[in-house]
Amino acid sequence: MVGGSVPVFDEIILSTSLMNQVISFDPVAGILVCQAGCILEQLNQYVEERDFIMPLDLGAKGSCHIGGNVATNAGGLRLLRYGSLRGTVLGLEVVLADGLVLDCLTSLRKDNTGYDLKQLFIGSEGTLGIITAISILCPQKPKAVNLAFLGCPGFSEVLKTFTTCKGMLGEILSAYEFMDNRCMQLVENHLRLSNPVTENPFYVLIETSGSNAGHDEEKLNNFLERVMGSGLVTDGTVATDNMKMKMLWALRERITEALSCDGYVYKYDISLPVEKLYDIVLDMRSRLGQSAKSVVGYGHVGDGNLHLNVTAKSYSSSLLKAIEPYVYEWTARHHGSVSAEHGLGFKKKDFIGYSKPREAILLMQQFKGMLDPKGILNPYKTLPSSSC
Ligand code: 2HG
Ligand code: ZN
Repeated sequence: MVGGSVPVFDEIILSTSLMNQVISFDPVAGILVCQAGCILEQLNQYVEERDFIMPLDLGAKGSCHIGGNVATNAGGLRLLRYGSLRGTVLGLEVVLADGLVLDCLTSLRKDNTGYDLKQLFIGSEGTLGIITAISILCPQKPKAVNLAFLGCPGFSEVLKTFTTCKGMLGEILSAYEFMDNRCMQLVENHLRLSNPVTENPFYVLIETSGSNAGHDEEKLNNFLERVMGSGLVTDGTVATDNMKMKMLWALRERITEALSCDGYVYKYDISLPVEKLYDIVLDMRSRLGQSAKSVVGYGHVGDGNLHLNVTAKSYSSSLLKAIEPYVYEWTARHHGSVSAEHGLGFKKKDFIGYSKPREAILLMQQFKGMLDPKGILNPYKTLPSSSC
């Protein structure tokens, strides 16, 4: 997405893969302490066996490391319910540029003693220190999980369904994701997945996680009756068994993969006020016309996070010029963020100014200068090459 972990010039690559041990688990508080190289899905299995789940879930769960998740402040599919890693990470062990080990690996819910240093490293993309261990708060494993995959006639119906959903499913709502019909065509054509509902301009995936299957089902049924009766949703399917849930999640989780089968992909990960979320996709589609193969929008609508992706037969600098900086200017005009959950890395560092004021960037550069005076930690990433 942004090349945050891609070596570009003269870097030495450090691997934390062998640092993959669970250090401790508190079964009452649900606090897991583990090394940075643990794979997210394996951690989830570990805590699930103890009746908890990891507070984050993402398509890359089978290969991504928890250390990388924290270093990039990965968002993913459960953020709507459990919040960002800035809230669920309780402590970190970090190796600083001079080799000093900063042991802030506490497991306290409350600790207001001085500055919260771990926040500096969460989302810093490895530019301020190397995260080697994490203490993280895990939610209780829900007893009942339901998934609904629904078709909506327009984006305003996607939003109204969200509002209805928050009102009727509030405390059990754990994910609200959307994808447009072009995404559906791509997963159908390139991955041979099948659409479980009738063709619609938009689809939403709603997950509920609660403690009482009967109550949750009743709530979900009332909600479905309401949205279908009022025409917000035209068709839908519900799943409670694991196989069908996996199949429905795949339609959403595998869009990235389908896009990469479609051609060269220009990727944007932006935050916008929800009512503006899809306007940029429509705008871009008409702006680019035939020069793009697909212009799609999908993502974490519940978090105001759009994944705008444009595909073309091959890379073209003229197409890139038509997209950038237009997409960033558009986002800034609507007070959005040019990187919602994937960071800035190598590719987007020079666009930070669209989302952060000059003073904030200067302060970030001062932090970098203090913690990594020789510029050896993930060099060339996150901060702009020249001073703003
Ligand atoms: C997702 O939500 C990921 O599927 C990837 O954040 C987004 O590839 C993308 O554009
Ligand atoms: Zn995402």
